[in-house]
Amino acid sequence: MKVQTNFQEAVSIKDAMQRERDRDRLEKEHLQRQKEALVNEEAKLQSRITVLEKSCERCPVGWELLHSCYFFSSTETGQKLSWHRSREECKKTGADLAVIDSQEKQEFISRILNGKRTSPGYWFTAGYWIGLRDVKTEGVWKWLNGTELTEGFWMEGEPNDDISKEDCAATFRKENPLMTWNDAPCDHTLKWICERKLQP
Ligand code: MAN
Ligand code: CA
Repeated sequence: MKVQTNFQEAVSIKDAMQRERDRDRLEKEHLQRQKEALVNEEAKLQSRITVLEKSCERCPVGWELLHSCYFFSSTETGQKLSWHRSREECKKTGADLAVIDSQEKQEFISRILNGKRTSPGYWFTAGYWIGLRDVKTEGVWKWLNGTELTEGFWMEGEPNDDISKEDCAATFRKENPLMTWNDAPCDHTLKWICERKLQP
């Protein structure tokens, strides 16, 4: 009889231990998954920190980083200036009007403009001056750094040198990020985009 009882006791202890082990196993799997998720999260946050540190260190507050620092003149004040006056504003901050000489830069700038509100009024009053002109020779567009334009991101039908008076280029908020430029008279007043080189 004693032996029987001992045996049953042993069996139920074993069952209890078995259940405990199953619970532990589940708990362990759960913790394992949690750990993986946290490790993942940590990696994401770390890379975010790296990006933020880079941009804080290297661009002034309110400027956007893509190889250089870019500044978009204020939509709040709505201040608009001629191409030359806009350029002067950029120069005051050690910058110049933006040179958008790659698809990467064009897409970057379009993305930022698309995040801004559309201003009221005629579309051609809502642009941002960039560092591109064809003043010396009509039809030969040059960036402020002296290089000739190779890849242009003009709107349909532009540049059209309307009434033979349009020698300065501006970019606009448009749906197609690769067709956003218009040539306009340099004394039109628009907003502007400055670009400042990174300190090496
Ligand atoms: C029209 C078009 C444009 C031109 C502007 C100038 O919208 O001809 O190409 O730049 O007028 O105001
Ligand atoms: Ca035009």
